[in-house]
Amino acid sequence: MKIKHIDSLEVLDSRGRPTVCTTVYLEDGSRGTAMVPSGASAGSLEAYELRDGDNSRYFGLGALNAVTQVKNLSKHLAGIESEDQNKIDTLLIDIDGTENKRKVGANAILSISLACTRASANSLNISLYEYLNILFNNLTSKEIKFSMPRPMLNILNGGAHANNNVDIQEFMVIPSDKFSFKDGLCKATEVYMHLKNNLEAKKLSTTVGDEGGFAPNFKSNQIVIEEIIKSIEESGMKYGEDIFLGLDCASSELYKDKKYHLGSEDKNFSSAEMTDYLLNLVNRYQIISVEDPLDESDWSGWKEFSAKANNLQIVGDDIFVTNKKLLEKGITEKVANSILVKPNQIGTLTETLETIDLAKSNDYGTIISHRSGETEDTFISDLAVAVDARQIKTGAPARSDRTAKYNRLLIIENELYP
Ligand code: 2PG
Ligand code: MG
Repeated sequence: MKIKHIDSLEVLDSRGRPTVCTTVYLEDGSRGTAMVPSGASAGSLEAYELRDGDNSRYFGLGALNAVTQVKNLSKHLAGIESEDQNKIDTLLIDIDGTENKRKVGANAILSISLACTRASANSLNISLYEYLNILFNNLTSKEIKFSMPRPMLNILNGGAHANNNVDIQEFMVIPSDKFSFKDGLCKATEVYMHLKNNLEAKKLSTTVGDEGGFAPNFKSNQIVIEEIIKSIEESGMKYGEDIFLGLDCASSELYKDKKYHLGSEDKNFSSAEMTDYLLNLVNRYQIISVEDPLDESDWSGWKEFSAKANNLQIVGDDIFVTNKKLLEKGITEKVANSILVKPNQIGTLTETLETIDLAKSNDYGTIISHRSGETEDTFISDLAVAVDARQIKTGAPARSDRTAKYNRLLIIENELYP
């Protein structure tokens, strides 16, 4: 259906920072709205997030310039078939004309791209995940069927997401894939509740970080891991059988002057020492997934880490930034074996789908991810189901910006497997 017009406004994300909310109106009266999330531990090669820089509003973080960009683009897109996602995204990329979407802003561009997708699904009167599956299958060689992703729940927050001394950014519980999505979510949530009781009993803080996980101070990463394993066992589940553990080290945030600074443990590691330290943790605690073990620029360290690790999901976030070219480099250099997919790192749906396709055709795992600054928009839940992603990570089972995504998946599962 042809696009009639596009409107946009500034709304707030989960950290109280402004973001872009865009609605695409179609000629048949249907419409689609999308809100764009925002990262804190962002990769330096991510697509550009346009902020106003006007310190008289929102500490300079306003999104009014991005909103204006969207409104200006309305006339360029009016009359184009909303279902021609590729044409729309290519046009947006061409109008911007820069390598990282610096002129129009990736936040402005992505809001149009995703709102168009939603408007098209609404116009066809099908679910967003069904429509996304059609779009994805149009660009892949083998047919992809829907599947429910395994959730990765970040129940303890550190790093740039919390005001504590924990260096590792995310400690995630991952239910076994023997469980349905619903049952896995239930079990992981029970662990979260046990963890809360345990922290309370130790008089540790149970206030939460940006992604809804608890954020107390701890003396070392080992102690955090042991506390979580204890909570898993207390909730009646077997660690390593029913529930597993994954980490996002977000190591770019720890890297300064070619050293990894682990403040809570008072250590300054070289790249090789960081690898040894993390692989020790992995082996000792049978951790199944490690994201960003090393800095985004430390490609040789990444290569070494990837070669040394056995049977470990190694996830590239800041190093790949959902960018096809960087993922290609990673595949050639045997770096990581999985990719974290965040649509706002690259800026259009088409590019996101192309990166997922490249990952899948090279047997790289795909994990669809939220950002630390989120909204109630649940697009990524539909995306995860549509492309048969291995996992989704979207925070703790707390705070509506996070639970909205899990709840959307519960609704989809109920629709697919009643
Ligand atoms: C990450 C993300 C999401 P941010 O590092 O994986 O958890 O954090 O959005 O701050 O980049
Ligand atoms: Mg990350």
